[in-house]
Amino acid sequence: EFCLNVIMKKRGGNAKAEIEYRAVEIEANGLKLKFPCQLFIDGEFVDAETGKTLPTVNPANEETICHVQCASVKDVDRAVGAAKRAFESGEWSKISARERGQMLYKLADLMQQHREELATIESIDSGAVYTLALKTHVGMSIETWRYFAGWCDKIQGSTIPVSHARPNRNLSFTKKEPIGVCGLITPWNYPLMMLSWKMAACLAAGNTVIIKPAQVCPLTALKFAELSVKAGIPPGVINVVTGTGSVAGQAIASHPDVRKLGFTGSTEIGQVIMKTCAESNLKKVSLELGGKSPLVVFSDCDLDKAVRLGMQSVFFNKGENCIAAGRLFVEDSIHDEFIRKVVQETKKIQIGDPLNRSTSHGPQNHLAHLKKLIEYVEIGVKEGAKLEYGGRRLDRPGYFLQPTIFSHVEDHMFIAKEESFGPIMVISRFNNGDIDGVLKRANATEYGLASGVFTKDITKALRFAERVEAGTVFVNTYNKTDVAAPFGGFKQSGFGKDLGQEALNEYLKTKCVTIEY
Ligand code: TAP
Repeated sequence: EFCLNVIMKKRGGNAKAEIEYRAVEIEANGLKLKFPCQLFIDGEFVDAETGKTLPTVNPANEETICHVQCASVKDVDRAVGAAKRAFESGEWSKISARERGQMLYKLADLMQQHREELATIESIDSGAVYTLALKTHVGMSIETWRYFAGWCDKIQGSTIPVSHARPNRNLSFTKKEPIGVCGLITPWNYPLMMLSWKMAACLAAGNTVIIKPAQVCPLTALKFAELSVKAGIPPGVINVVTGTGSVAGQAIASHPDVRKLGFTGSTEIGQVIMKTCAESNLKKVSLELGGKSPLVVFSDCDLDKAVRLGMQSVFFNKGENCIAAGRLFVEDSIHDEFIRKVVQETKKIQIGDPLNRSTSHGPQNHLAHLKKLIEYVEIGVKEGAKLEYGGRRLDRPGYFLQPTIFSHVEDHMFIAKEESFGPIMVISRFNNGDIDGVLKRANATEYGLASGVFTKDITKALRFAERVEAGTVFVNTYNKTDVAAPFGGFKQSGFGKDLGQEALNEYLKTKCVTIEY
């Protein structure tokens, strides 16, 4: 780790400001990487008030990449103050919606120019396979910024035909206004993408923001902050406070000047956050939480496609995917063949260095998570599920877990009910033709994030889509998310949508104006 003083020339718009920060410089993936390791508050990279730092580790080799500043309650307060000033009286509050859109487009262009650097940083910090990081973690992030940049000057209210107070006339119209200072708290599975899904909608709506990324994967958020300066986004509009959930996260959720909180993470912490938001100042909250998404495979499906996509539904991003299929229900008549094929194909998965272009399966995100997954496998075995394949940590440096397949999983088992958040396929059998029975079992969970069905029978597919209790339904596909389509769960998977037009409403308030004439 080299720490250098670097002068960044700000090239955005007419701005001529320079930003100075202490950079981490390393070489990886054939690139010279340079990124900040300090808090980003009011347009500047600064140390935490306590000087405390947190290490961030490369899960592929278990080496510390660098130390990142760890925000205190005071640091959060300073960042919220900056965001409040920027919202109330800064340049951001004065520019037009169209100019705001131009800035966000510029930011997306800069992310595009730096996509290889961003994807490499994401890969070494989170263990994401580089090719996937480039396409999904970074690629979809850029698309998200472009999508919401386009919305900036299309956010509008309506005119409403209210009853007149005779003899006078009345007119009501609504205005969609930004909420103010918004707090975002994000997890470690898609660090830059989770930031982008929330922040792009939040800024498009005209708010200012303070984000706390997951403590184990903070680096792309900091690189992003650097790019935001280059894009000309004014000071205080974006603030990044790296640190812990229990201190910085809690301070954001409880801050009286934060008016909205967007959270993605576990259901358990989601409950804590909602309570904190209620008790502090009743701030608006949206929660994208855990899942145990059912995937139902009927015997009349295209079996090879169901095997291929069934594997992706579980193993995509080494299972660290909130919409991962947590449980597969396979119709009796194809059950054994499905398992034979899925085991055969899973054996071919290339596990290894995420930066290697032929690797398709990288290490788990961090050690504590790997340990939890190994425990999860042990519980499955103890409960009597059949371990068809995998389940072992690889004998090499890094947090590598073999993709794992369990069959003969019964409804009462722990692994049938609990989310693993790892590459563990959990397969149960259902009776031939028993659509009602399998739907009942698929819905017998407190989660309701996503679901999937494989069948060539459109009636079956539509009946499933109608009755399954999940915010997302995939038919003959899986993981097919798009920036224009709303994303978010039901039941204890939370509420409020990311992406699509609906996401804007999470960051807007509606004001109704009535005039008498
Ligand atoms: P969590 O432990 O819930 O952490 C998420 C974020 O909340 C982290 O930034 C964490 O900080 C912070 N946090 C922890 N305690 C907090 C508190 N008391 N107050 C405020 N913030 C706090 O989740 P995770 O382990 O990172 O992620 C895995 C979970 O996220 C899974 O259950 C997964 O299903 C879910 N997830 C859901 C979705 C969607 S879209 N529904 C997407 C991705 C992940 P630290 O970094 O310090 O822990």
